[in-house]
Amino acid sequence: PEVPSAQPGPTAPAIPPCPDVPPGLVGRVVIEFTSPMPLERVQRENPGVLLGGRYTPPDCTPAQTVAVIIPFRHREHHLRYWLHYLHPMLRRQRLRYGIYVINQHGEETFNRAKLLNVGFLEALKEDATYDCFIFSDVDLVPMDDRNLYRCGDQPRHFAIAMDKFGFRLPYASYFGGVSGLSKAQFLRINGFPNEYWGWGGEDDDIFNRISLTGMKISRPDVRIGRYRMIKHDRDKHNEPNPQRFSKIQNTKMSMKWDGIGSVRYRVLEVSRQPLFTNITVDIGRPV
Ligand code: UD2
Ligand code: MN
Repeated sequence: PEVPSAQPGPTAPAIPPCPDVPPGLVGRVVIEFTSPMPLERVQRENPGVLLGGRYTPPDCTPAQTVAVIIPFRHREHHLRYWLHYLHPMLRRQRLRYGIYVINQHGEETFNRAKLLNVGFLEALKEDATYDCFIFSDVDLVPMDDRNLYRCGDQPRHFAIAMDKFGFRLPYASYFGGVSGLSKAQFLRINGFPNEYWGWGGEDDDIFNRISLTGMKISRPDVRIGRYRMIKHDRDKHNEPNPQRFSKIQNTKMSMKWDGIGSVRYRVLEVSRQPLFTNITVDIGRPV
């Protein structure tokens, strides 16, 4: 018998899926932070980016929708460099993405991991189709566009070879800087800890959560996962957390009750800027 051939119906997508390896990547990119970067210039050079820092490739349909989450306070100068280098790179990578700057309100002790939890929830409120979350420090710029900002079948660590660590992984379980988890992977580890106030330890806790749930970290080739970090002093109100060594011994217990399921915060402002969405949030203070 004659088998009817599959005809594309009127609802069939007009544009093809994006290829696994995006065409037009350039590989190594020169990254430098010498002269200040005016936002007007970044805007002018990225006309395809829509309000709130949203982008969809015009020529193919990506498999994922990526929310990039940046923990933030008083680093405007770094953010301008980040936007300048990352928007063109993410575009070349043919990603459908949005940029979310999670700005900690007030001058209480900084809490990077809690801000990242807020970013996960707030990005999903903006667009429920986000299925991949990239968590990036504001001062880290990839030196190679083959380091693709997308999620895979295991949590991904992107920033593996930083200039400040001599372009090597500082230790085997290092998970700081830039990482990526699918929505399902993030929920499986109950998100990130909310109780690391001040500098350090939260990235090791996240590493523990991933190993304790039986997942394995995936990393790019060391020649590709290269980064420059904008040189900076330790910020005010982000002093090293003296509790960090004892807390990372306890992840197995603490991850049950401390995570995305228990995060409490108050959104003060959502503002859609031309190159990013700024979410200012009151996350409280250490108790
Ligand atoms: C390392 C890790 C970082 C994190 C941190 C410990 C690297 C490259 N990164 O960063 O992922 O684990 O140690 O907490 O090793 N921030 C602000 N305003 C502040 C303070 C922090 O915006 O006042 C944000 C900003 O995005 C910054 C990030 O938090 O990049 C990490 O803070 P950092 O850059 O001071 O810490 P660093 O470089 O030692
Ligand atoms: Mn830094």
